[in-house]
Amino acid sequence: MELHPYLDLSPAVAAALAAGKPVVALESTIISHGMPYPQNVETALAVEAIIRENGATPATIAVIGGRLKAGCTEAEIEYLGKRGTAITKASRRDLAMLVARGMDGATTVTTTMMIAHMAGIEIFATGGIGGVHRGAETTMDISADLEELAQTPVMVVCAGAKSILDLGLTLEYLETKGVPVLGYGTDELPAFYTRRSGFKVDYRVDSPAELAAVFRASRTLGLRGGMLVTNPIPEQYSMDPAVINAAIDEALAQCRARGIHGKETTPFLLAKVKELTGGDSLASNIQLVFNNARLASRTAACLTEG
Ligand code: PSU
Ligand code: MN
Repeated sequence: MELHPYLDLSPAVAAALAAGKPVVALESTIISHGMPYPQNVETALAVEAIIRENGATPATIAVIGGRLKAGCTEAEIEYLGKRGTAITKASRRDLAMLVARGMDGATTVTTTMMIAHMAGIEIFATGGIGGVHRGAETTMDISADLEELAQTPVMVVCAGAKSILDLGLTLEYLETKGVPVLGYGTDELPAFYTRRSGFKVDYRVDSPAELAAVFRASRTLGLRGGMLVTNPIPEQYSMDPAVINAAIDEALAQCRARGIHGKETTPFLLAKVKELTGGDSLASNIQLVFNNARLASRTAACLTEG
Protein backbone atom coordinates (compact mmCIF):
# COMPACT_ATOMS: atom_id res chain seq x y z
CA MET A 1 0.00 0.00 0.00
CA GLU A 2 1.23 3.48 -0.91
CA LEU A 3 1.40 5.42 2.33
CA HIS A 4 1.03 9.12 2.82
CA PRO A 5 4.49 10.79 2.86
CA TYR A 6 3.88 12.36 6.29
CA LEU A 7 2.47 9.22 7.92
CA ASP A 8 4.38 6.77 10.14
CA LEU A 9 2.81 3.45 11.15
CA SER A 10 4.26 1.77 14.23
CA PRO A 11 5.68 -1.70 13.48
CA ALA A 12 2.78 -3.38 15.35
CA VAL A 13 0.13 -1.37 13.49
CA ALA A 14 1.81 -1.91 10.13
CA ALA A 15 1.99 -5.67 10.75
CA ALA A 16 -1.64 -5.92 11.87
CA LEU A 17 -2.94 -3.95 8.89
CA ALA A 18 -0.84 -5.93 6.42
CA ALA A 19 -2.19 -9.20 7.88
CA GLY A 20 -5.80 -7.96 7.82
CA LYS A 21 -6.01 -8.12 11.63
CA PRO A 22 -8.20 -5.79 13.71
CA VAL A 23 -6.80 -2.37 14.63
CA VAL A 24 -8.47 0.27 16.84
CA ALA A 25 -7.44 3.95 16.68
CA LEU A 26 -7.28 6.13 19.82
CA GLU A 27 -7.06 9.92 20.12
CA SER A 28 -4.45 11.98 21.97
CA THR A 29 -6.34 15.19 22.88
CA ILE A 30 -7.94 13.13 25.63
CA ILE A 31 -4.37 12.49 26.90
CA SER A 32 -2.91 16.02 26.62
CA HIS A 33 -6.02 18.12 27.23
CA GLY A 34 -8.71 15.83 28.59
CA MET A 35 -7.25 14.38 31.79
CA PRO A 36 -4.61 15.39 34.37
CA TYR A 37 -1.15 13.77 34.57
CA PRO A 38 -0.47 10.99 35.53
CA GLN A 39 -4.00 9.56 35.20
CA ASN A 40 -3.96 10.50 31.51
CA VAL A 41 -0.92 8.32 30.77
CA GLU A 42 -2.11 5.46 33.00
CA THR A 43 -5.49 5.52 31.25
CA ALA A 44 -4.00 5.68 27.75
CA LEU A 45 -1.76 2.68 28.46
CA ALA A 46 -4.59 0.75 30.14
CA VAL A 47 -6.86 1.38 27.13
CA GLU A 48 -4.18 -0.01 24.84
CA ALA A 49 -3.88 -3.10 27.08
CA ILE A 50 -7.67 -3.64 26.98
CA ILE A 51 -7.63 -3.51 23.18
CA ARG A 52 -4.83 -6.09 23.06
CA GLU A 53 -6.69 -8.35 25.53
CA ASN A 54 -9.65 -8.19 23.16
CA GLY A 55 -7.57 -9.38 20.23
CA ALA A 56 -6.94 -6.10 18.42
CA THR A 57 -3.94 -3.82 17.96
CA PRO A 58 -4.19 -0.31 19.43
CA ALA A 59 -3.07 2.68 17.36
CA THR A 60 -2.79 5.79 19.51
CA ILE A 61 -2.69 8.67 17.05
CA ALA A 62 -0.79 11.97 17.45
CA VAL A 63 1.48 14.36 15.59
CA ILE A 64 5.08 14.18 16.82
CA GLY A 65 7.72 16.46 15.34
CA GLY A 66 5.51 17.06 12.32
CA ARG A 67 5.04 13.32 11.60
CA LEU A 68 1.55 11.83 11.65
CA LYS A 69 1.78 8.80 13.96
CA ALA A 70 -0.60 5.87 13.74
CA GLY A 71 0.65 3.94 16.73
CA CYS A 72 2.57 5.82 19.43
CA THR A 73 5.23 4.22 21.61
CA GLU A 74 4.88 4.17 25.39
CA ALA A 75 7.51 6.92 25.58
CA GLU A 76 5.49 9.07 23.15
CA ILE A 77 2.31 8.57 25.20
CA GLU A 78 4.24 9.54 28.37
CA TYR A 79 5.55 12.65 26.55
CA LEU A 80 2.06 13.69 25.36
CA GLY A 81 0.66 13.23 28.85
CA LYS A 82 3.47 14.99 30.70
CA ARG A 83 3.54 18.02 28.39
CA GLY A 84 -0.26 18.22 28.61
CA THR A 85 -1.75 21.49 27.42
CA ALA A 86 1.65 22.68 26.16
CA ILE A 87 0.96 20.36 23.19
CA THR A 88 -1.18 21.99 20.49
CA LYS A 89 -4.74 20.71 20.40
CA ALA A 90 -4.78 19.74 16.74
CA SER A 91 -7.92 20.00 14.67
CA ARG A 92 -8.20 19.88 10.84
CA ARG A 93 -7.10 23.50 10.47
CA ASP A 94 -3.86 22.89 12.41
CA LEU A 95 -2.56 19.85 10.56
CA ALA A 96 -0.72 21.51 7.66
CA MET A 97 1.01 24.01 9.97
CA LEU A 98 2.13 21.32 12.42
CA VAL A 99 3.59 19.25 9.58
CA ALA A 100 5.26 22.24 7.90
CA ARG A 101 6.85 23.42 11.14
CA GLY A 102 7.69 19.95 12.49
CA MET A 103 5.58 20.52 15.58
CA ASP A 104 3.71 18.22 17.98
CA GLY A 105 -0.07 17.96 18.11
CA ALA A 106 -2.61 16.14 20.24
CA THR A 107 -5.24 14.87 17.83
CA THR A 108 -8.94 15.52 18.42
CA VAL A 109 -11.68 13.25 17.14
CA THR A 110 -11.38 15.15 13.84
CA THR A 111 -7.67 14.64 13.19
CA THR A 112 -7.66 11.14 14.68
CA MET A 113 -10.32 10.17 12.10
CA MET A 114 -8.28 11.80 9.32
CA ILE A 115 -5.03 10.03 10.23
CA ALA A 116 -6.79 6.70 10.93
CA HIS A 117 -8.31 6.86 7.46
CA MET A 118 -4.94 7.67 5.84
CA ALA A 119 -3.51 4.62 7.62
CA GLY A 120 -6.39 2.32 6.59
CA ILE A 121 -7.91 2.00 10.09
CA GLU A 122 -11.71 1.89 10.09
CA ILE A 123 -12.64 2.15 13.76
CA PHE A 124 -11.75 4.50 16.59
CA ALA A 125 -12.65 4.44 20.29
CA THR A 126 -12.85 7.52 22.49
CA GLY A 127 -14.83 9.07 25.36
CA GLY A 128 -16.93 11.88 24.00
CA ILE A 129 -17.11 13.83 20.75
CA GLY A 130 -17.35 17.56 20.18
CA GLY A 131 -20.69 18.93 18.98
CA VAL A 132 -22.93 21.96 18.81
CA HIS A 133 -22.27 24.08 21.90
CA ARG A 134 -25.05 25.55 23.96
CA GLY A 135 -25.61 29.09 22.69
CA ALA A 136 -24.21 28.20 19.24
CA GLU A 137 -27.05 30.19 17.67
CA THR A 138 -25.03 33.29 18.62
CA THR A 139 -21.45 32.01 19.12
CA MET A 140 -21.45 29.68 16.06
CA ASP A 141 -19.32 27.29 18.15
CA ILE A 142 -19.82 23.95 16.43
CA SER A 143 -17.07 21.34 16.71
CA ALA A 144 -15.18 20.37 13.56
CA ASP A 145 -15.78 16.77 14.74
CA LEU A 146 -19.26 16.89 13.21
CA GLU A 147 -17.92 17.93 9.78
CA GLU A 148 -15.32 15.19 9.93
CA LEU A 149 -17.96 12.58 10.73
CA ALA A 150 -19.74 13.81 7.61
CA GLN A 151 -16.77 13.30 5.30
CA THR A 152 -14.38 10.65 6.62
CA PRO A 153 -15.36 6.97 6.64
CA VAL A 154 -14.34 5.94 10.15
CA MET A 155 -16.62 4.44 12.78
CA VAL A 156 -16.33 6.37 16.06
CA VAL A 157 -17.29 4.58 19.27
CA CYS A 158 -18.07 7.06 22.07
CA ALA A 159 -20.27 7.34 25.17
CA GLY A 160 -22.47 9.98 23.54
CA ALA A 161 -21.80 13.64 24.20
CA LYS A 162 -21.58 15.64 27.40
CA SER A 163 -24.36 18.03 28.16
CA ILE A 164 -21.80 20.85 28.07
CA LEU A 165 -23.16 20.66 24.50
CA ASP A 166 -26.65 21.18 23.14
CA LEU A 167 -27.43 17.51 22.51
CA GLY A 168 -30.60 18.20 20.53
CA LEU A 169 -28.84 20.57 18.12
CA THR A 170 -25.90 18.17 17.85
CA LEU A 171 -28.28 15.43 16.68
CA GLU A 172 -29.95 17.84 14.22
CA TYR A 173 -26.57 18.76 12.76
CA LEU A 174 -25.59 15.10 12.36
CA GLU A 175 -28.90 14.43 10.62
CA THR A 176 -28.32 17.30 8.18
CA LYS A 177 -24.84 15.96 7.43
CA GLY A 178 -26.08 12.41 6.91
CA VAL A 179 -24.23 10.82 9.83
CA PRO A 180 -25.97 7.75 11.29
CA VAL A 181 -26.14 7.78 15.09
CA LEU A 182 -26.41 4.25 16.47
CA GLY A 183 -27.22 3.38 20.08
CA TYR A 184 -25.45 0.28 21.36
CA GLY A 185 -28.09 -1.62 23.32
CA THR A 186 -30.16 1.55 23.70
CA ASP A 187 -32.74 3.69 21.87
CA GLU A 188 -31.55 6.77 23.68
CA LEU A 189 -28.49 8.94 23.14
CA PRO A 190 -26.27 8.45 26.20
CA ALA A 191 -25.01 11.66 27.83
CA PHE A 192 -21.47 10.51 28.63
CA TYR A 193 -21.61 10.47 32.47
CA THR A 194 -25.18 9.18 32.43
CA ARG A 195 -26.91 6.51 30.36
CA ARG A 196 -29.82 8.67 29.25
CA SER A 197 -30.36 12.09 27.66
CA GLY A 198 -34.01 12.06 26.67
CA PHE A 199 -33.02 12.19 22.95
CA LYS A 200 -33.52 9.24 20.61
CA VAL A 201 -30.75 7.79 18.46
CA ASP A 202 -31.48 6.82 14.84
CA TYR A 203 -31.19 3.07 15.39
CA ARG A 204 -30.58 0.69 18.25
CA VAL A 205 -27.97 -2.00 17.49
CA ASP A 206 -27.33 -4.94 19.82
CA SER A 207 -24.21 -6.68 18.52
CA PRO A 208 -20.70 -5.85 17.28
CA ALA A 209 -21.46 -8.00 14.21
CA GLU A 210 -24.36 -5.75 13.25
CA LEU A 211 -22.30 -2.60 13.84
CA ALA A 212 -19.72 -4.01 11.46
CA ALA A 213 -22.38 -4.94 8.91
CA VAL A 214 -23.79 -1.39 8.89
CA PHE A 215 -20.33 0.09 8.42
CA ARG A 216 -19.52 -2.38 5.65
CA ALA A 217 -22.78 -1.48 3.89
CA SER A 218 -21.94 2.21 4.13
CA ARG A 219 -18.54 1.65 2.51
CA THR A 220 -19.95 -0.59 -0.20
CA LEU A 221 -22.63 2.01 -0.94
CA GLY A 222 -19.82 4.52 -1.45
CA LEU A 223 -21.12 6.86 1.24
CA ARG A 224 -18.44 9.36 2.14
CA GLY A 225 -18.94 9.84 5.83
CA GLY A 226 -18.40 8.05 9.08
CA MET A 227 -20.72 6.64 11.67
CA LEU A 228 -21.27 7.39 15.33
CA VAL A 229 -21.73 4.52 17.78
CA THR A 230 -22.96 5.70 21.18
CA ASN A 231 -22.26 3.23 23.96
CA PRO A 232 -23.77 4.00 27.38
CA ILE A 233 -21.50 4.13 30.42
CA PRO A 234 -21.87 0.91 32.48
CA GLU A 235 -24.57 1.39 35.12
CA GLN A 236 -22.21 0.94 38.08
CA TYR A 237 -20.02 3.86 36.96
CA SER A 238 -22.77 6.26 35.85
CA MET A 239 -23.23 9.47 37.80
CA ASP A 240 -26.22 11.04 39.52
CA PRO A 241 -27.75 13.31 36.80
CA ALA A 242 -28.55 16.05 39.36
CA VAL A 243 -24.92 16.19 40.54
CA ILE A 244 -23.36 16.19 37.10
CA ASN A 245 -25.86 18.64 35.59
CA ALA A 246 -25.33 21.11 38.44
CA ALA A 247 -21.56 20.94 37.83
CA ILE A 248 -22.04 21.44 34.08
CA ASP A 249 -24.29 24.48 34.64
CA GLU A 250 -21.73 26.02 36.99
CA ALA A 251 -18.87 25.30 34.54
CA LEU A 252 -20.85 26.94 31.68
CA ALA A 253 -21.55 30.03 33.83
CA GLN A 254 -17.83 30.41 34.68
CA CYS A 255 -16.88 29.88 31.03
CA ARG A 256 -19.19 32.71 29.94
CA ALA A 257 -18.12 35.00 32.80
CA ARG A 258 -14.46 34.62 31.83
CA GLY A 259 -15.15 35.16 28.13
CA ILE A 260 -13.50 31.87 27.16
CA HIS A 261 -14.08 30.95 23.52
CA GLY A 262 -12.76 29.00 20.54
CA LYS A 263 -10.68 25.87 21.06
CA GLU A 264 -10.23 26.67 24.78
CA THR A 265 -13.93 26.19 25.50
CA THR A 266 -14.11 22.39 25.60
CA PRO A 267 -10.90 21.84 27.64
CA PHE A 268 -11.99 24.57 30.10
CA LEU A 269 -15.43 23.01 30.59
CA LEU A 270 -14.01 19.49 30.97
CA ALA A 271 -11.45 20.61 33.58
CA LYS A 272 -14.02 22.68 35.49
CA VAL A 273 -16.56 19.85 35.63
CA LYS A 274 -13.82 17.59 36.95
CA GLU A 275 -12.82 20.14 39.60
CA LEU A 276 -16.45 20.65 40.71
CA THR A 277 -17.22 16.93 41.03
CA GLY A 278 -13.96 15.96 42.69
CA GLY A 279 -12.52 12.70 41.39
CA ASP A 280 -15.91 11.16 40.60
CA SER A 281 -16.27 12.39 37.05
CA LEU A 282 -12.68 11.40 36.21
CA ALA A 283 -13.28 7.85 37.47
CA SER A 284 -16.46 7.62 35.35
CA ASN A 285 -14.66 9.09 32.37
CA ILE A 286 -11.90 6.45 32.58
CA GLN A 287 -14.38 3.57 32.88
CA LEU A 288 -16.46 4.65 29.89
CA VAL A 289 -13.35 4.86 27.71
CA PHE A 290 -12.45 1.29 28.76
CA ASN A 291 -15.98 0.20 27.89
CA ASN A 292 -15.76 1.84 24.45
CA ALA A 293 -12.37 0.24 23.80
CA ARG A 294 -13.87 -3.23 24.46
CA LEU A 295 -16.79 -2.63 22.08
CA ALA A 296 -14.52 -1.16 19.40
CA SER A 297 -12.14 -4.14 19.63
CA ARG A 298 -14.98 -6.64 19.22
CA THR A 299 -16.41 -4.65 16.32
CA ALA A 300 -12.96 -4.37 14.70
CA ALA A 301 -12.74 -8.17 14.79
CA CYS A 302 -16.08 -8.43 12.94
CA LEU A 303 -14.93 -5.84 10.39
CA THR A 304 -11.89 -7.94 9.49
CA GLU A 305 -13.93 -11.15 9.21
CA GLY A 306 -16.27 -9.71 6.57
N1 PSU B 1 -15.38 15.75 24.76
C1 PSU B 1 -15.06 15.00 25.82
N2 PSU B 1 -13.75 14.71 26.04
C2 PSU B 1 -12.75 15.16 25.20
C3 PSU B 1 -13.13 15.94 24.06
C4 PSU B 1 -14.44 16.21 23.89
O1 PSU B 1 -15.92 14.60 26.56
O2 PSU B 1 -11.56 14.88 25.45
C5 PSU B 1 -12.06 16.41 23.11
C6 PSU B 1 -12.01 15.47 21.88
O3 PSU B 1 -10.68 15.39 21.43
C7 PSU B 1 -12.85 16.22 20.87
C8 PSU B 1 -12.50 17.65 21.19
O4 PSU B 1 -12.56 15.90 19.53
O5 PSU B 1 -12.40 17.70 22.61
C9 PSU B 1 -13.52 18.63 20.68
O6 PSU B 1 -13.05 19.93 20.85
P1 PSU B 1 -13.89 21.15 20.24
O7 PSU B 1 -15.17 21.18 21.02
O8 PSU B 1 -13.01 22.34 20.49
O9 PSU B 1 -14.10 20.84 18.80
MN1 MN C 1 -15.30 24.98 19.08
